[in-house]
Amino acid sequence: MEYKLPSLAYEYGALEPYIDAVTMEIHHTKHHQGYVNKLNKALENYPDLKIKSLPELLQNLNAIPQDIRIAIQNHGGGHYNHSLFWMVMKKNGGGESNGMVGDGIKKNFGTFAAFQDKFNNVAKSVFGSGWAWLSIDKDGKLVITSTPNQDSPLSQGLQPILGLDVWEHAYYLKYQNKRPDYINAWWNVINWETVEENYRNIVG
Ligand code: MN3
Repeated sequence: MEYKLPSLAYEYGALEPYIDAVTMEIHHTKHHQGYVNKLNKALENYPDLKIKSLPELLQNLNAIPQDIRIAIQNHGGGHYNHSLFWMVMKKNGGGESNGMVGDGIKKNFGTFAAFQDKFNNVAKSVFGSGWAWLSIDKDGKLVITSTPNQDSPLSQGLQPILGLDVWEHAYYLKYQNKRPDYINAWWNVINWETVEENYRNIVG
């Protein structure tokens, strides 16, 4: 069984004007497809790893044979991270979170605005390419972290429920060097229903 590029639940132009259609199409069909291809290539000669789930592989990178460990970390992480990223966005998204995740955000960060502030600062501070995350830690607490490259929070024992790609390929066509503008715009396309679902799937 091979990994496949997931289709998006919306058109490439659905997130306009916040994220432009050309960026979305290149990001999905070239960048994400590239991670999928290289992940499959890395696993080619490892049938015993092919039957494991991707989260299982990413949660136990040390158990991966050394000659493909970095490839799984980069391309397995790339596939997992992007698959989550597409799902936590939608047309006419945004607003404040409510439901269980909304309560969790208020409990952990005080207010939605304080959470947003903290997340923005983490996303802006990623040096070079990487991601900002809202994850659930081992105690069921919400935490904001960043990862470099395509590293997944799964490899750090966290369960990501919301992620923002801050690689330049995610925003450069429209925003050039203005990453903070892209981060601010992104709040308008968040699919909080999916984030709520992700939260419930983990904390029950
Ligand atoms: Mn990307």
